[in-house]
Amino acid sequence: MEQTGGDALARQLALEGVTDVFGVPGVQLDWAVDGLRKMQDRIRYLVTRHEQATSYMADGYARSTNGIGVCMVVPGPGLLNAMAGLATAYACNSRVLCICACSFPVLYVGGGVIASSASLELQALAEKLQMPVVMGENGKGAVSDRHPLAFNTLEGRDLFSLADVVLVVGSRFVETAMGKPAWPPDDKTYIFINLDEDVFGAPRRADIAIKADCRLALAALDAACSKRRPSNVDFGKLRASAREQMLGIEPQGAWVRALRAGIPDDGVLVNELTQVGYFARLAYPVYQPRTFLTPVYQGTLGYGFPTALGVAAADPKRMVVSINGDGGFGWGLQELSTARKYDLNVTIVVFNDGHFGNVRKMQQDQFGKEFGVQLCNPRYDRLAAAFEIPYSLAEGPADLERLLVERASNPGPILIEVKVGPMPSPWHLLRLVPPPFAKR
Ligand SMILES: Cc1ncc(C[n+]2csc(CCOP(=O)(O)OP(=O)(O)O)c2C)c(N)n1
Ligand SMILES: [Mg+2]
Repeated sequence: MEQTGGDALARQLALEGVTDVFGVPGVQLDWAVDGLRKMQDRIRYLVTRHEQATSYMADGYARSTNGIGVCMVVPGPGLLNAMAGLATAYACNSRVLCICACSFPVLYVGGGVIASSASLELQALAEKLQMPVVMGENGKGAVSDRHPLAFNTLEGRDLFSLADVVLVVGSRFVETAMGKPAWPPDDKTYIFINLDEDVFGAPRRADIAIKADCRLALAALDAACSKRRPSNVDFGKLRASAREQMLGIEPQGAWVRALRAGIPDDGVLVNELTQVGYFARLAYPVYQPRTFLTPVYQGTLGYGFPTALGVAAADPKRMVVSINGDGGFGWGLQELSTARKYDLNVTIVVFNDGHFGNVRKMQQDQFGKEFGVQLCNPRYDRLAAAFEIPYSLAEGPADLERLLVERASNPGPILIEVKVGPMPSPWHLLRLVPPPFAKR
């Protein structure tokens, strides 16, 4: 017969010599109370009329017997009601144990899950425990964004504020730019799984650290856990709120939707440090592991196009799309020669705004002036022609989508230019915790 968490709790209490539990039941405690029911030959469950009495009774029981006084209440108001008795027991060094449900666990996953090919194990555990999976930038695709338990980091903000247990798998869990943990240490229980033990320490705080390969650890956890019922958190409402916050980020939203509509599920998007690319971190849904590549915290401008060439060299049949700003593309445009020489199947999209656009926006917002951000670009049609690479101008998002769809029957390198202007900043939405410098 399957062992539930409630069974394990009741069994452990009996092993510790506990014979009486004072409590009030509630939805978060259903499995724990059921565990006590099955153990009623060894443990008495005494139910009071108000949580206040559970902790006072446990205190009286403990102090008069020198045993452990145990009370069990629901989180939130139940625990608050029990606090007067718990504070009194604390002041008197009375041996009182208060059991309060761990009611909402959340998973946070990074690139380690993808590197260890742990997607199946991750999904199995998430489904068994009905745990939402928040995917960091490098973890995108670990679980398909079509899965009902898959969430982006903006939705993650609400999930994290509700969670009482966070399982961080294959992630450094740190905002490198700020040198701070991805979510400030608080009263949640943090369980870290990582092969690299450096991630267990400051600035983060692991309550439980498991040094292991993500795939093996997730499989072992799955084997050890039993099914959990879905929480009563309203995921629909939470997703709608994130969608609403993202509404104003246009035209980036329209370009990201065009990219997703034009790239098949197994096609690879190589992201860059460009206006559309920043928003893609959040708004581009990923359906398979290893189909969304990013330089994550290094923020390496210009890494995208040469990286995409490597992806294309690995599999000529796969659709590979490299998005670039006109500035970043300048770091690698000589490699058009390589794309042509080896006939690599890469779709190069250049968003041409004539500027280091995001630096310009930052300067305008911060200093009210711009300086050193204007670019002198080549004519991209002539540049492509010089390398004998086909060229197209995408007049708008629908046009870009059409050009991408046409690629399926027309492989090889192509350069697609998109003329764009200034765009609003999405930075206030991008991280799990809003950065202090975020501005609209
Ligand atoms: C190697 C490197 N050099 C410089 C930077 C700083 N930097 C980040 S974005 C950027 C401008 C990017 O301009 P562009 O590629 O045209 O994209 P846009 O913001 O205009 O869409 C610069 C200079 C960086 N991140 N990495
Ligand atoms: Mg630019």
